[in-house]
Amino acid sequence: MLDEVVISRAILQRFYEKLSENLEADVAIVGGGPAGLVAGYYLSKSRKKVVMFERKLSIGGGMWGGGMLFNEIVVQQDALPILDELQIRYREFQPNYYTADSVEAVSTLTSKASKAGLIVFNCMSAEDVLMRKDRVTGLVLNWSAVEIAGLHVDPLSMRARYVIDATGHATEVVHVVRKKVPGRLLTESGEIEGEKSMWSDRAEALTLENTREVFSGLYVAGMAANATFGGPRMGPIFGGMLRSGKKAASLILEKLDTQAGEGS
Ligand code: 48H
Repeated sequence: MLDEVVISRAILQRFYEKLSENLEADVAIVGGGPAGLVAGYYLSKSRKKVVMFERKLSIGGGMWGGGMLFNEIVVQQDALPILDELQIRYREFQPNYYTADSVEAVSTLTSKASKAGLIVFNCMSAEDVLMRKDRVTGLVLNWSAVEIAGLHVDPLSMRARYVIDATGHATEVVHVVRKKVPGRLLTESGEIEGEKSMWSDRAEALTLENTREVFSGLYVAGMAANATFGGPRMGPIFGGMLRSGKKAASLILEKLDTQAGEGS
């Protein structure tokens, strides 16, 4: 016999435990696109406590749709080691251009990241940040449904030693921070430089270069990195997104490991 009340209680209790246990983390990632997922995979694999918040019901961001809904992605040579590690299959199209099925890419990446330990809260949006002494120290969260309905409902908060803005073109976390401390971002102008027109080759190189700390405690990865530091867009090529996620993870791991060594 199955009891509907037991089913409901199981969901409520398990979700409460999960949320409560994850209100403090080493790293909070905002956005579950390819860059955020790869960052989450590498950080979790290194045994850090990592929590991801994604506004939508499904994670995967802009990768599901390949290019213009043709559900194939293109990845260049230098990102193949990441596909190999994740066991995502690909085929050579011509030298330096490889294709993968976008559904296999998103679902495999999601599965590997989850199994590595990444905790994902979908349908939750970061609407603000916690700040202490000019440092981002966490996130202010609300249900996406509340946000979409425009309801006046106060949020909840979580604390993290580092936050990654992986919100894609919108660069939402950086925009929030910029509003609080105008002119003080770690960009050339101190402001958000803004995404430039499409130039795939340059954009892919710059995505990696632009993946870094933009304010104390806050890193940018993926499309958000280029939008913050003024790089161009690249179109439906995903190597830069994957490598950016990996770089954000390794920069934060370095910091966390140094702090652990210093006993802080
Ligand atoms: C919670 C949020 C919030 C928020 C947004 O757009 P994404 O796929 O981001 P990336 O950087 O991993 O990948 C970019 C890629 O998909 C792309 O768009 C490319 C390569 N474009 C090139 C071009 O020329 O156009 O994912 C971002 C995710 C989405 O799922 C959003 O729903 C989510 O972030 N998100 N989640 N709280 N405040 N803002």
